[in-house]
Amino acid sequence: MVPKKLLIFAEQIYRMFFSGETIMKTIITIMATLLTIQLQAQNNVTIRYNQVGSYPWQEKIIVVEGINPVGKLKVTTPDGKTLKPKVKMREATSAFSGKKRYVIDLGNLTSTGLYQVSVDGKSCNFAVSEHPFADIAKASLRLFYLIRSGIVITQGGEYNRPLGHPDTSVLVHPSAASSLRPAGTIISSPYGWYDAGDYNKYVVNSAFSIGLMFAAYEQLPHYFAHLRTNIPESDNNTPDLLDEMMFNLQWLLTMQDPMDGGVYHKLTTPNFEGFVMPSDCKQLRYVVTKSVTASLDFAAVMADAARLFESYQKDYPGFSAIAAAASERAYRWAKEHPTAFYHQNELKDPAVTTGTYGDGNARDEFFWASSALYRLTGRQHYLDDARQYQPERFTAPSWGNVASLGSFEWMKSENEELGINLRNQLIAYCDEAIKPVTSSCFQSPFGNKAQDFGWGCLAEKCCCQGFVLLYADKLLGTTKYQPNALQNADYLLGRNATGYCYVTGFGEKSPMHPHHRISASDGIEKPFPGMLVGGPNPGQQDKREMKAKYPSDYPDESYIDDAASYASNEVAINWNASLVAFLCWLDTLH
Ligand code: G3I
Ligand code: 9MR
Repeated sequence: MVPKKLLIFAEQIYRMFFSGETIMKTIITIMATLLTIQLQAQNNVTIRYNQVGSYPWQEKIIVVEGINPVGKLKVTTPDGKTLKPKVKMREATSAFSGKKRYVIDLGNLTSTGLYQVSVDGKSCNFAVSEHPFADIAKASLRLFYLIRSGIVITQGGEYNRPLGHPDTSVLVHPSAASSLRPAGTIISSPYGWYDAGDYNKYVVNSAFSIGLMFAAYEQLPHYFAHLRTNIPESDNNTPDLLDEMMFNLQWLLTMQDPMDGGVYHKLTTPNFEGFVMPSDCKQLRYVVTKSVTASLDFAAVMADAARLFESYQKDYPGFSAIAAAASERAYRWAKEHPTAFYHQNELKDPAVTTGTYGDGNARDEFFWASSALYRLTGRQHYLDDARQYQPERFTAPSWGNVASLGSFEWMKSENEELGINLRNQLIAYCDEAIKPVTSSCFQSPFGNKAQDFGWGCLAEKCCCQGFVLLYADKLLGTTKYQPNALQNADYLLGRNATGYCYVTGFGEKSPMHPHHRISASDGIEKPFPGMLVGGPNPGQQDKREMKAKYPSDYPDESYIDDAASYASNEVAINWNASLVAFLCWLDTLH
């Protein structure tokens, strides 16, 4: 239609004004303009959907934007039949952008396979499978092998790499000096995972990450007994998840000052490295000042590790006793130094500018550590401390607030009063979390208020919330919150405002340029698979340093797939830990 009309129009113009040569140019220009307009109109239609997959039995929701889809929706089944599904639809308006969206329940798509869903010329492939989360859950845990430091990576396939950061000659920073280890002492502190896009190793975040994955492991021991991630330890008698944790625990143990039991806050270069491979890094590395939060997180995770590795003495002889003793010493140090918070600006010779994991409140760390130690030892003074530091309400797990990890320690407890109180808090959190779902733009508990978005939100707010919802169901023996947990997974995997599936290597549109030094410098186009990026962050703390501009300032669209964007597109162990906890649990639902 358009070209014919155009020709007539152009011919008239020609007759009136132009020579033959000019007419051709004019026709082409006008045609191009109209075609662009037409394409743009079509491009405004978007379908947001979970790009990884859904269980046959779960609800199938897509969200359409840019057009009212009534009468325009077509679904083709895996065996090629065209359906005119009886859809339930509602309209929702974004509280952030004012965009109008159509939330469509596709109804009963229960056969497995790939459905094609189309709306007015736009289409997507919607996968239904018996094990939609199997591959992505496994990749989220295997990622920890790929980011191991201080070893040659030999089982990473195309991601194999030579040794980097052996950390066998690490300097004691003046802030960490003690009489046994004066400033400049060289210690060995090898192994552990790289924290994130950077190459440093931080005790607070390491302990939190292991603690969260332990919490998942304790709820799903049968699942993890069979989950193999193709790591060097896969053939031993210990579940791969525990083997992977051990790689980081070994490093954590070296972070305790043998003189007094206090724990160094981090092992770091003075400044962040450039975007080079680990084997090309040459900066000196230091352990810096001991802190109360690092010591308590260390104490908590070592107590848990002592308990959980008790059954795996054959592979790790003596470890449980060592971990238990290390835990109690670190706790004692923290009790003696309750205000030893980490103040990076006080560090000199050299000054240090890397990640802080700073936190001026150690109540939650005291609660987690005393709870874990009471569970391990049954000693009265740990119970007294746990009672003293118990939280007033439940908050989802995050590195800065670990009270939930303490609460998890009490869920099976015989100590009725504390246990019941903490269980009730967790259920109250869940009931609050699911309230916005039915009026939300993406039919999910996560993503409805501006505070849902920020640095690392997809992990701290979306995955952890989903994990807690599943946890609550297990406690209650119900499946009440399960649909809501699955909705957060749908959000994470594509049914969201940007249309990204936020886990690398999965989905049709996923991050290709995470702020991850290895992925950016290994010469391989694809980033490591199975990494969760931080996600939309209206704080945009990196915008002044980036050449590219964030595509939007709306909280849920403040995301850019740019390797320079550390505030929205970095990866981190605590974030992947929440991905493991969440997705592995979802993978058990079949
Ligand atoms: O807690 C407040 C909250 O009360 C407030 O409503 C909200 C509003 O933005 O901010 C919250 O604080 C945020 C905090 O994260 C909460 O986790 C800060 O704004 C935000 O700047 C802070 O970001 C942290 C970031 O380092 C900068 O310090 C991330 O959590 C933390 O994951 C990240 O960690 C870095 C390491 O330092 C270095 N390695 C990479 C790693 C990941 O980016
Ligand atoms: O790469 C760093 C990332 O791991 C941190 O989360 C982030 C915030 O501390 O900082 C990144 O490093 C940037 C630094 O802060 C400022 N200059 C650019 C660095 C990224 O290349």
